[in-house]
Amino acid sequence: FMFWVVMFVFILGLDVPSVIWAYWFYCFLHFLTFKEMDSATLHEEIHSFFESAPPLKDSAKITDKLNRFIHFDSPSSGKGRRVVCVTSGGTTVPLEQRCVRYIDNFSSGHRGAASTEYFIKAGYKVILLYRRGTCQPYCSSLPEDPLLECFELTDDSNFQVRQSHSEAVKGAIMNHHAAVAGGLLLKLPFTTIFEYLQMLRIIASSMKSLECHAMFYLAAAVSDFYVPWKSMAQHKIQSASGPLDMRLMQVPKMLSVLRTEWSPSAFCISFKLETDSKILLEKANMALKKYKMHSVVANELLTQKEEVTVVTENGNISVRRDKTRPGSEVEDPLVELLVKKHSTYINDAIAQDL
Ligand code: PAZ
Repeated sequence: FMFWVVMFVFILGLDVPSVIWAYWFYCFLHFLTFKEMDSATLHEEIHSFFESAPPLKDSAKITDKLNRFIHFDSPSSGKGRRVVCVTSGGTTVPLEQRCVRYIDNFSSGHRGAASTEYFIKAGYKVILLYRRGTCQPYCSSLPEDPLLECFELTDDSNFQVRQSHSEAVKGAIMNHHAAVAGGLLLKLPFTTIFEYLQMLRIIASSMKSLECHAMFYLAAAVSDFYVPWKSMAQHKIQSASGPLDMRLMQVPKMLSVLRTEWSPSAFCISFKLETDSKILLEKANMALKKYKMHSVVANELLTQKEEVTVVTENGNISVRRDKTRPGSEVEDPLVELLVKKHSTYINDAIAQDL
């Protein structure tokens, strides 16, 4: 390559400044072409992910539920009311179409459930996209197996709440009922990566009309790799065939299309979890820039319940649980900070429109 460059310069008799300018021009063209290629490839990958995914059951019902929820108290457009989509829990990756085995991750859904409560307290309507079977809002004071531990039989056909659990049960039922009946909480369950991403796309499209009043708080632990539906074994994989060799594809990064196409005016917060503290902030910063997030919440596996770092364009903010208050949670100051940032974002957007 260098030989041809030298030949080119020699034949044209170019001077040094012209060569430097030509070089910069070449780099610029190269950069533009690659950016376009990157974006075209991503769109192709996203298209093929959705094309080959098993169709979402009840997608029309989900859209209808969402529209009614979003426009519950302001039927004209739903604009003005803040709505946050909280994603929670981990997505599974099925290995067989008639799924017996799947890949899963550690996420318990605690962060999503707790944050939902704080957002509702702050006056938001919450769409909670959660993994079936994970932690639920208002249930943190209940024991692990509430049905069996909170109730006791009084005779053969009647039962009652055990005295020791009556406050927790009453609190959970009352708060949950108030949130749902008041049009402040809509819960939508998912299990697989296919369901999660299809539902996130529907939610984002339904929230598009809310413009800057919409927020995405993406705390779910989403699989990075998956088996495309079409190349997946239909029946249970047989162990008699020997060791299992399986090629997993990368799940296309949907955050950038969420920001640019699905809900471009929404305020977007993504989460980044790492186990190695040395790379955490660097990876969070990369996500902030690459996916044009408004903030990225960086957390480490071992300390995620104690502290998180909110990474923004203007610097990092460390958020900690208030250890002096028993039962305090890091989600409390975290949601408070993000609500403030969302207010600034809304005010800036309104000022720009004037
Ligand atoms: O669900 P949970 O409370 O057990 O954990 C929350 C979390 C660590 C999954 C979340 O804070 C997070 O970092 N989610 C993004 C994970 C990632 O894809 O990097």
